[in-house]
Amino acid sequence: MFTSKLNSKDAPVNVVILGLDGAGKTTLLNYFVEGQATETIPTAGTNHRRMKIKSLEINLIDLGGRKAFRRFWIKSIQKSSFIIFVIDAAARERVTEANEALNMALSHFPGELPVLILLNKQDLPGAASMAEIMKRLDLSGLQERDWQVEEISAIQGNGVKRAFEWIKKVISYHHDTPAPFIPKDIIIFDRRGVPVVIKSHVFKEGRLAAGFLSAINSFVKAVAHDQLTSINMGKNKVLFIHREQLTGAIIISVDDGEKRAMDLLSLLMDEIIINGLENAEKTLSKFIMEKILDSKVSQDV
Ligand SMILES: Nc1nc2c(ncn2[C@@H]2O[C@H](COP(=O)(O)OP(=O)(O)OP(=O)(O)O)[C@@H](O)[C@H]2O)c(=O)[nH]1
Ligand SMILES: [Mg+2]
Repeated sequence: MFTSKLNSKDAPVNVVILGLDGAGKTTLLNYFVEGQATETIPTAGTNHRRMKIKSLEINLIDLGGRKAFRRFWIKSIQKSSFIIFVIDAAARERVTEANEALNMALSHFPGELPVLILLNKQDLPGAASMAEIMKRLDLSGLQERDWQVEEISAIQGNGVKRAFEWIKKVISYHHDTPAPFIPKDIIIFDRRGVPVVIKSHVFKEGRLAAGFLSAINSFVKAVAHDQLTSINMGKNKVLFIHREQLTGAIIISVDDGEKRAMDLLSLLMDEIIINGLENAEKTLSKFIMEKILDSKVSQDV
């Protein structure tokens, strides 16, 4: 879900900043955007600020933290892909309340989305250490997530850059998740080098020229029992797996990742061998629909 939200290139990524009143959310927002702290007043509604991480538009949403306002967090949480939760580390008497607010927020936030917890006001002499606060937080809502805790001072800026680097890293990581991988073709040859199944017509793109096919075909005939694992042909690369009398060939672009292609082909050959050669055609169609095209189709819809 995170990935798909972040992969929709036109929509900005919403990052919501939560925490109790007085925790330092607005001060932090100002520091993020302006590079310095400016005076704040308690937030009654929301503050929105835009910024860019690489080519990605980030929409920072800072909400008022007073108890009466916390029920208004939910709408923003549901539109967001990232939570920054700010805790006033100098307000020990409010850590339990902060923990409750954090868990309320997490209960409305899909379990795979990332959370950054910031222990603010480290410049104050009485600020609690990370160890002390961590002991008092129930972190069970973070289990499956990318999450991180950092000590900062939103007034002085200590730790803010580090925190921001983490946000950048996590957001870019998800944003750069490669698009679904569609090979140009998959061909399974028997031990004589005769194609058992060819399915180029299943893929909408990149149909192979007949000449190319026959080149691969004669190549395989010549090397069927060899350990040859790949050849480059212009912009295309053909990867081979030899297994139990069969040779599988997957044709990809030279820019595609070899490992993904080999994993896919290996999985397919296992299935073809398990289901029997006579069912190879059916196995391949099903495999293409489920393992290859499925992610593409669901993205296109
Ligand atoms: N010493 C110190 N004070 C801070 C720090 N961050 C914020 N403050 C102060 O804490 C007070 C509250 O800061 P805000 O940023 O307005 O707090 P908020 O979380 O936005 O509060 P609400 O809008 O009411 O939810 C202000 O007086 C800030 O100057 C910090 O790192 N150190
Ligand atoms: Mg505020």
